[in-house]
Amino acid sequence: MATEHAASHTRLPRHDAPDDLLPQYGCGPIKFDGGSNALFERHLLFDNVLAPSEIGNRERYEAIARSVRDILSQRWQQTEETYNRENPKRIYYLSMEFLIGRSLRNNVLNLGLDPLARRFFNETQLDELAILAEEPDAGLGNGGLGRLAACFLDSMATMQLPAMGYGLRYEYGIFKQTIVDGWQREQPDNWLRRPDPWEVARPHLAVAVELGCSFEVRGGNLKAIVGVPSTLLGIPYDRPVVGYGGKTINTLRLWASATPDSFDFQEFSAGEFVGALAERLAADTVTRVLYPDDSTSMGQGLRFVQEYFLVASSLADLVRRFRANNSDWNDLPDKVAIQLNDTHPSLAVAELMRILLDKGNLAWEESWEITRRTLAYTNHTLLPEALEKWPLRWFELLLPRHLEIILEIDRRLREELLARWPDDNDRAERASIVERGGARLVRMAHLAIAGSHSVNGVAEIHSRLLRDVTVRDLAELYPDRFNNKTNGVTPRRWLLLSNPDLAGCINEAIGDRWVTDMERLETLRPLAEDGGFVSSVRQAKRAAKLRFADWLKSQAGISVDPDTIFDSQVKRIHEYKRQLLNGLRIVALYRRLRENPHLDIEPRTFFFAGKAAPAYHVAKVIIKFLNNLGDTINGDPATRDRLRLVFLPDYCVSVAERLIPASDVSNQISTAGYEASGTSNMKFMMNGALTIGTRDGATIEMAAAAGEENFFLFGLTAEQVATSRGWYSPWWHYENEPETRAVLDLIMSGHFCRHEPMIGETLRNILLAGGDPYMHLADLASYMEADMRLQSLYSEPDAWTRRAILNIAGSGKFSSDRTIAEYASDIWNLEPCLVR
Ligand code: 26W
Repeated sequence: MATEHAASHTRLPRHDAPDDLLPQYGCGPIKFDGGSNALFERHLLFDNVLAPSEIGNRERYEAIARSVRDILSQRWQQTEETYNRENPKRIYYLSMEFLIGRSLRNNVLNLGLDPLARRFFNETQLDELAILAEEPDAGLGNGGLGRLAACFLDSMATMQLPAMGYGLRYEYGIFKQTIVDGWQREQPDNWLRRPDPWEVARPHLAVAVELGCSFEVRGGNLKAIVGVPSTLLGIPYDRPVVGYGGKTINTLRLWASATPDSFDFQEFSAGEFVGALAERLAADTVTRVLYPDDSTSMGQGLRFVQEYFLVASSLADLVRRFRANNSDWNDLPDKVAIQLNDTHPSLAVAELMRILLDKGNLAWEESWEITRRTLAYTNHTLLPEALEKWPLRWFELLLPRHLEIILEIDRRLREELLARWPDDNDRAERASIVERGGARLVRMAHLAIAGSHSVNGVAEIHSRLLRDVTVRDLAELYPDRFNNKTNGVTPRRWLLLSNPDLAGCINEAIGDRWVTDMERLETLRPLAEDGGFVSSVRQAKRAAKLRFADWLKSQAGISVDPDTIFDSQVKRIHEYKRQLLNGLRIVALYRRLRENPHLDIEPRTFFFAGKAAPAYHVAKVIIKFLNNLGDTINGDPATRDRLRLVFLPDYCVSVAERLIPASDVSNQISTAGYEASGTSNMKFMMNGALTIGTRDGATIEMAAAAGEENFFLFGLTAEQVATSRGWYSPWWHYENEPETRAVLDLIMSGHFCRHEPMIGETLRNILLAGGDPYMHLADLASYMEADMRLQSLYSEPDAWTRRAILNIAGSGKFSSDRTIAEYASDIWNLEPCLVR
């Protein structure tokens, strides 16, 4: 049974002591005991060839990271060797995004080298925090989808699964955000400016990617040169993925694009040497930058090329590996599972078909069977504007053979639909891959569903809506393909590493087996009644708040009071996530205090953080409004001791690692039915924050696991949202709810944006004139009511901490180890492969 299998996966051997581990890495001659930090000294001296006086923290960081890589490299190589020898089935996780963050502390922790690192910093008296801060936060992703991919890699390595991640080596990750005068500004994130000590370039494993046209770059856009086929080179850069305990070290392989050296100078540029070299720009451009769009498919040509480049490079690589160990193409589904992280890599359907048909010389039916049994697709969003559709014309230009294959898949799918529902042409039209009428478009989600044996959503409610609403026709045709895999997060990074105080206090109470078996946190439940444990959890929260406050002061010069409630909402800025609703709540509290200065409310600090897509104007106005709101309430003598609002710029993995452990309250307030799962909600929960939120995404399952009485749920359900759509009017709430009206009037009076009438105008448009599509006003009153319950609980510290403990105890299900165990047993049919 699936769940039994899952349990056996997640119960892992105890974490070995570091001294037992070191010999496994073949570090024999290198002495790690006090004083002889031989590796470090060597790297410091030789890697950069600098005089000691010229060595700074960046060089120290590099030397430490290189030393850690030395320690893990032999085990890393043994892992690959074991896989080659044992030839197990492998899982390949294809994703356009891996939001990995910093690696040094994580790798040290997972290798069990923590005591060694402590000793090292003690002896050398180096500034540990300053050195760790030298590592760039690898931002090769936008948000939830990219961070999920990184958590999954951690779990797969920890569970000793033969897995590999495939992605792109963007030279520029997600932009750096600064706030200037309240507005978001974007700065390029040149994270590879300095050499990255973790990556290993493997130019000898380069693959060729053939395209049906050539390119030139004009004004930042890629322009196709029709009819002149071209070749790109994919150069792999490998990064180690260290499993907890250091037994398995898997690989994240990122592709960089380049031009082949055989590049034809004559033909291309008629002997023009400099001009021909300039042409290379086009090829180098392909992996230059991550598209910063979360939830809108912008339809950019370069993005399309990136997607194909990822797919073609990765499939060429894994097929080569498969062919080296196996002779029969029919064994592919028994040796290879490919998981598509959203539709972004769904060209894999056509690419694998092409390989089997044209290189394997297999027949259509056989190829199709192998393709479907190998591929599986995960959907991460239901927003219609985020569902990718590419112009058929682009396939004609770039991928003519793939287009032939897609048209044949489409023809057969339509035939199947009409055979099943004769005369239902509307349904065939809705469910087909090629959308007709006007410029023809290829619906990538339909291609992925047709070409996969498994289609999953990322939380129960999301999987149900996907099946029953978004792609209902295809779900009725292929009911057995559809399933759910509720997301999870890695407890190594998100609890053990980022919250040492709480982790220590849990260890003391129940031991440390929870680190690889999170369901054990359940045994904390009875301790919610234990006075000693309650007070130690409260102290841990306070320590995390103090640590965060110190960091914020030193980084940004902002002072916050750890004796206030830390109330956070951190995620991409998007209308459906309703940061504006949070803003309305804060305005309401502010008004109440101004009306009644003696009002007994708990002092609170509200934290916001998140980036807006650069072209998403409304999201940028929301950021501006929140900053203005902060300026007003933080400066108003009537409120400033009791309400404070801080917008933290440049939200990234490292900021999350600091803020989440310090938070008392987690806001998860999307319009019900819109947030596929959410994953920060889980991180807050396992760090002992209480959730105020709507019944959406995985929050529903979290409340069920902790007990709904330990959650502050409010607002319309997804069903109520859907059924009231037709007649909902924000004006009703404006006219009938005095507080709602007062809040909006205050905003529109320009109180928070004195010389910027445009802000109030835009908000009025979103919330009233434009019909409030995300139904902020429908949920404001019940949000305020839930907030009152929350405040009154906070005034009883023991009762609050008891609920926090019950939340931590219920958070075990939301470990990505559980999620991966389900993927492994239900979708991949994959077993661990122990490295000898
Ligand atoms: C093509 C443009 C584009 C880029 C990214 C469209 C859509 C996306 C992603 C699907 C957006 C995303 O990150 N979705 C989030 O995925 C998380 C992991 O499953 C979920 O927890 C979030 O609810 C979902 O919004």
